[in-house]
Amino acid sequence: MSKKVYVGMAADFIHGGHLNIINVARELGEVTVGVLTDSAIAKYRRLPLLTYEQRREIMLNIRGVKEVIPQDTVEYTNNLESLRPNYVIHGTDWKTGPLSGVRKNVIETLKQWGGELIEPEYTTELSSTHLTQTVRKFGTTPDMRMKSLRRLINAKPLVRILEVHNGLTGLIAENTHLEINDELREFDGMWESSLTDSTSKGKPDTSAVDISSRVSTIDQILEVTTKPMVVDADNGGLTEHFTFTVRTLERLGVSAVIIEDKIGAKRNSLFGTDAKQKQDTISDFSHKISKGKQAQVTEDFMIIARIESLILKTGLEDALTRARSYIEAGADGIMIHSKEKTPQEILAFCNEYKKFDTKVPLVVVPSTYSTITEDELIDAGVKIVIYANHLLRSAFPAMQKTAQSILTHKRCFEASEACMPIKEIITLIPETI
Ligand code: SPV
Ligand code: MG
Repeated sequence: MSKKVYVGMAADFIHGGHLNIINVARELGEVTVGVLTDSAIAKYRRLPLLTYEQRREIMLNIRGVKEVIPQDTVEYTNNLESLRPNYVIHGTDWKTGPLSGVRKNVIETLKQWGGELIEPEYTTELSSTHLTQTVRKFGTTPDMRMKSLRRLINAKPLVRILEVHNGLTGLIAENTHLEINDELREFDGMWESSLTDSTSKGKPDTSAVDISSRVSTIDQILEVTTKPMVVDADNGGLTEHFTFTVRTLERLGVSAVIIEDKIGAKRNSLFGTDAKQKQDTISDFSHKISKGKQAQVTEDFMIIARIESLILKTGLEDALTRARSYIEAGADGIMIHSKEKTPQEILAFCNEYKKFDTKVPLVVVPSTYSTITEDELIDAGVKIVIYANHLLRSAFPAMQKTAQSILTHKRCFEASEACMPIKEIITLIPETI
């Protein structure tokens, strides 16, 4: 009987190194490839460019591959224990670095039935990481970008989104990352906030900045980024106009629009009941959602309904009734908002929401109850967290301080100390794509 051979890989880019591994593997027996799923990969780095299905299809068509199965975790243990292969093949590259622990566990697991790990020399002249980085420089397509939010929602316990209001803040959301204990930590997407878009234009957050102006900012951000964008479309305007907005955003490659259930002159939610604001009726807002859903062309675009009941103090029950109705109308997500200093009312909503038979991803914006941690949000069942205004709120005081310093000292020497060096600003944006 022929021997069983197992190879685990992400398979986003297939190059000579991978083919070498497969060639070694097929000399030894029947090859099963475990293709890492999006969620397995999302635990330690960015989502691959190709979906699991696309990567699976490629591996199935490579000579010598008998079967392709999903590998749901970075660890091989589950797949190995169910397959009990005679051999596992992997390049030497994982002897050190983030995967060295996984390697140790593979060796231990194989010992149970006398299996063996074989490690052909890793071909280093072409690394998948380098190829991925090179391809990302070409940017993305509207279609790929739009789909990526749903992929992230499926792959990650919590999708982390940062406010952006121009190309530069888009680049911050795109590029800021930390590597902590082998985990790549970064923002998954961008929030094009009405508050910060308006404020950065010197206008109030009252829908005074019209949709054409918003779209021009959105386009500016999309031009220099690849991550998914969620757009804050206030209350969506008239239903007749909202349907056009849906099409516009969808065409640009925006992944989701969030609309709030308020009518009339719009005021920022963080005013709460201090400003005169009126909530829409459940039936009219549900109607707006379903018209929006009918207007979209793709399957991927998401319309997320934002519930203002806690902001306007109409109560938890009202919020829950609205959530049920909006989901029935076709909402792809529910955003529940609060301006309390503690997360109590949000957590109370989340607890009740967990009991719903039909659920869609839950979105929160912890601007005021900001002590809540991402782990606590995951436990509460939240799927998307939006840090809604922090780049602008941190930039404004810094800029104001600089302006005051120049006035105080009648020169810019003192102000320069808090500024980035000139050498850095002139090279911050690369001159070529
Ligand atoms: C925004 O960022 O514009 C929002 C969130 O709508 S909030 O400001 O909290 O209303
Ligand atoms: Mg807003």
